[in-house]
Amino acid sequence: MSQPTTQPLPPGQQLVAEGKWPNIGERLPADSDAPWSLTITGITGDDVTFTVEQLLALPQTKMTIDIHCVTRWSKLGVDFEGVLLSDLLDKFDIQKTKRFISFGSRSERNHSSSLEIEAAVELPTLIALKVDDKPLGIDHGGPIRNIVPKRYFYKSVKWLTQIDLLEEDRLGFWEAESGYHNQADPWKEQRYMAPAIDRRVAIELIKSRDFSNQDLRSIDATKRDLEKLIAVKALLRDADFTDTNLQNADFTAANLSNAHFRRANLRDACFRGADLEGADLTEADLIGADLTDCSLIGASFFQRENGQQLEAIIDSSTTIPESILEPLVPEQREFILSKLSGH
Ligand SMILES: Nc1nc2c(c(=O)[nH]1)N[C@H]1C(S)=C(S)[C@@H](COP(=O)(O)O)O[C@H]1N2
Ligand SMILES: [Mo]
Repeated sequence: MSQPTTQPLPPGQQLVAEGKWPNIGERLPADSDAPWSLTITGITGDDVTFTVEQLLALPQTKMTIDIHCVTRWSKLGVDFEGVLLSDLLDKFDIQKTKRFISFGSRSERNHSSSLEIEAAVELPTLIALKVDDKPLGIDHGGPIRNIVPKRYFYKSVKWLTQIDLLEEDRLGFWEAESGYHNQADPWKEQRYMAPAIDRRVAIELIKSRDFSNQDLRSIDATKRDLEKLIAVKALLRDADFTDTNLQNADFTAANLSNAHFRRANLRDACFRGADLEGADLTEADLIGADLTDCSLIGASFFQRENGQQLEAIIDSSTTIPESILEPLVPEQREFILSKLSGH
């Protein structure tokens, strides 16, 4: 099926297949028998807790939003319904010194994300209870999730249980853990904060050709000779390997989400179990490469640019099991299937 192509998408994003909504990050909330509720702290006076029923009894607002995930997939026009954050906050007295809002969840790893209160209200943030007129399912963060339009989707926290009003910002889980940008504006491509690593350390590691188990997020490894690089379980989110020779490299179980591989030589490279979500493999040479058990949501292997089709080099010697192609957008999946079968 063809996708509508006239929709405006933020830079570097592509549409998921019609009717699809990928699951990203945590799949389920932390185990608990406690009834679901939402507690607000940082207001003047005592904390206040709302049950789901109490939230449903407040004025409900419908909002159609476009989902833009930092791993480069977008889903347009999703109908949410719930309580506007501004309607909720209007009920309380909030001191001027409170400038930030942190959304916390019932999560094994204490997942959260934060915004400036003013931005959160203006965007506007919705405390969503329904999608498509039905209660929000647990798989997508139900029964309560905040929805932040016009920001990457990591600002929209699943299984919302807590709203804290703060004087100082408290970085969210992805923002602190993975260097995701704290502003998260997809139109400005605010995906990542500045690189985390020291330049000299990076240069030494590049010389050693051993990245295994290292945290090298956003490393600049462009135009290098890294043949036979060992990068087992390396953290290489947003790493830049544009025009780099990575023949025979070993990326087993590496995190390569949003990594850049344009025109990289990836002949016979091993990506078994690697996370390639949002990775750009346009014009990469994947002859003999092994992508068994990779995660490929949002990855791209070809692009159309200025009327030209730029393609990864893939043939029947490339190992890409059909089972991992399912989360790709349809054009990318069809492109790979046609190359694997030699057309
Ligand atoms: N509790 C919780 N909320 C979360 C996450 C998470 O891992 N845990 N991941 C975030 C990210 S990165 C995205 S893209 C969306 C994914 O939501 P979905 O699984 O409903 O598509 O949830 C956001 N909220
Ligand atoms: Mo995301």
